[in-house]
Amino acid sequence: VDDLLARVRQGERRAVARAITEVERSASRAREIVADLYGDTGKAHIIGVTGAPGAGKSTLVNQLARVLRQRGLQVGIIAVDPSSPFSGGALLGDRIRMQDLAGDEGIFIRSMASRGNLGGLARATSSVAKVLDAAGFEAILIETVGAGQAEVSIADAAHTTIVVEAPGMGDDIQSIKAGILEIADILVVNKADRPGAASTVKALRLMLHMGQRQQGAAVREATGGEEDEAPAWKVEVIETIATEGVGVADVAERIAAHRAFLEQSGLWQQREAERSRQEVEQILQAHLAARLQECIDPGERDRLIQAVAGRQVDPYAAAERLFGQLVADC
Ligand SMILES: Nc1nc2c(ncn2[C@@H]2O[C@H](COP(=O)(O)OP(=O)(O)OP(=O)(O)O)[C@@H](O)[C@H]2O)c(=O)[nH]1
Ligand SMILES: [Mg+2]
Repeated sequence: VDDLLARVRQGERRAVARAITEVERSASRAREIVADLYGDTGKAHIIGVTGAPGAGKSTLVNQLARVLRQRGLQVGIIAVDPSSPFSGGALLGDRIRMQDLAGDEGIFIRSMASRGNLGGLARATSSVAKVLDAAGFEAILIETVGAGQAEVSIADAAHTTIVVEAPGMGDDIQSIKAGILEIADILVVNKADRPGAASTVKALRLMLHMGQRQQGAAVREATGGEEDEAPAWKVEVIETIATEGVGVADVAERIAAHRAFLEQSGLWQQREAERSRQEVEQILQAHLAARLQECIDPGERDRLIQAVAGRQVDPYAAAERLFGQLVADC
């Protein structure tokens, strides 16, 4: 019996901190910890908060945590910083702002820095979330920068994804990254005290409206004109001034509404199943890749790589030859 993990289940903060450190330091220990705690996970509402650098994500997360605490929830925060590990003012700023919450026993805050491997970061983030989940944190806020591929994969772990925009970024429809509307369950235009907020809101609403009409048309075509029977979630645009806490309660309402929607529509179960499938497949692929690497004769591989560099063999042929050997020998 792992005493540390028994204490994690009791929600003991120092044990939680320790388990998270172990998860980050060693992949094999992370595996053990996740395996042990897995049966006690699945209760937390995982909320991803993403958006462009400086949009106000940390400020909003801080304020949201406050509101969720007032509603009696235990709140975990994971701040994922994929680009600038320990340098730069932003992370320092995060630490300082998050300090105001640090005295509260019902809040647990952890920053995670990448080591250049985004797949590894996504996996570590999801393991840390599992530790917090098993420890009884009911809402887990995960902050990630940007809305690119990496953030999408981290957001995959979330039940509810909030995309934070700031004025000036969204005025020009072209400048809004195509992916964000697909991942957003809630859109926030922060810095509503700044000029241009209204036009950013307008641009986002217009884009949402166009997206919904396209979806509607697709459904009508697929069903021969029938109305869509499946309950739909309406993405709303909410304005906030995170520094003053304005609009934050509205975001918290919408988060709660989204959870209720997921549960009532059966989508919560569906997302869990989808997430489980992805998780198992990723692990399986990692196993297969590692296993196959072991089976490849390194001498032969290096010879072929040299031959490719020397233009005697093309890269497809080289890979095919190695693969053929593998199938024969492995
Ligand atoms: N005027 C105004 N400033 C804000 C608001 N929210 C945040 N800020 C300021 O914007 C700056 C960036 O805020 P952060 O919360 O660190 O933004 P972030 O998105 O977490 O930034 P990164 O993590 O570096 O991507 C800080 O100086 C905040 O004080 C707001 O509603 N209005
Ligand atoms: Mg931040």
